[in-house]
Amino acid sequence: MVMRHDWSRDEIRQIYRLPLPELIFQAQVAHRRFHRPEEVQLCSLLSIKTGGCPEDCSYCSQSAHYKAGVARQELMNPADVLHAAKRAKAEGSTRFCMGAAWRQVSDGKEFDRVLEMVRGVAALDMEVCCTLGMLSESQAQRLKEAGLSAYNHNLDTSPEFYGEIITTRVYEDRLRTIAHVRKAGITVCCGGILGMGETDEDRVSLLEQLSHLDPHPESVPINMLVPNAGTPLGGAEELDPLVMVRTIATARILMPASRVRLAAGRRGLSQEAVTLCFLAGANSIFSGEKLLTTPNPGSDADHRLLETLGMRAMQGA
Ligand code: SAM
Ligand code: DTB
Ligand code: SF4
Repeated sequence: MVMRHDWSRDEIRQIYRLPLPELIFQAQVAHRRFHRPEEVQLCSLLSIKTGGCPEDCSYCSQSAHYKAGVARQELMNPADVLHAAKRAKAEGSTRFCMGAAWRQVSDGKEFDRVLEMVRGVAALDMEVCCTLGMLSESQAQRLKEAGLSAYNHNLDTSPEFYGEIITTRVYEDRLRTIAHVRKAGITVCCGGILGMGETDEDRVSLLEQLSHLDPHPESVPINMLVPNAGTPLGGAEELDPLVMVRTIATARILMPASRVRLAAGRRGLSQEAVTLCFLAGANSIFSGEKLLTTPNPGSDADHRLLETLGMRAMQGA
């Protein structure tokens, strides 16, 4: 099947608005062409540098612009990170993602320490992912040489709505870093957040942006806003879980070979809603007690859920 990178806004809107049974059917057909429908990849997250971020992302507990009560923590040491990665692997994760609350990476001691972390995790035979903010071409290259498999850098929402959520950077900045990652031969992890007050049209527009990336991002995280008290979106209205289902299904149809990750927000979804997300084509989740700063269902609960559904965790790379 030929991958398409030219889905029109109209086509995407029509898919997104299909009657739900038809939408899920089409997503299942796309899913089964490229993936085993009973398999879900478990990924783990670790915040290696927490809080004090100069960006003003309205959803984020780590922005220095707001008081969300998250304790700041300087860059961790590689030994502790490795310890966490080993634990994640023992709990069934095949991908380990390290997040730093930076606007951008700066060369020097700290970046060297991150490279050491990447080398250490790669040696565990896990997929290793980082999300460190903006990246230059040469920094992407150095991460690649250290063994980085994937770089997470989300577009978050539509270009039209972006300025309502973040004012300290622009959409183009995000696209530039994604291009640097791609050029270095690192796989791209790029998705968004739902539940920030965006409209269906914004979600369609975000999907348009993602599906026009060529090649498609290998991994597409769809986050449901975790409201953080003290941030501008702390009191955001709760999202209808079916919006997650529709967005995931549409992403699955547009980018059939990608891993679509049901990322943040699972604590706010019922077991049935999570099941619908799997039916819609989600085949990856974050496992473990904590995301970066907020709680997540623990690994035991995840394994129980998969067992109940007759599904299983994807085995190592
Ligand atoms: N500072 C880096 C950056 O923004 O690229 C990396 C870390 S940042 C926390 C990674 C992603 O997590 C964001 O792009 C956003 O999509 C997601 N995220 C952050 N806070 C969230 C929240 N409260 N709810 C849902 N997703 C969130
Ligand atoms: C992504 O799209 N979701 C993850 C990961 N990439 C880095 C982060 C979710 C963060 C949720 C809020 C928190 O725990 O602070
Ligand atoms: Fe900083 Fe990333 Fe949070 Fe934005 S999402 S405030 S860039 S840590």
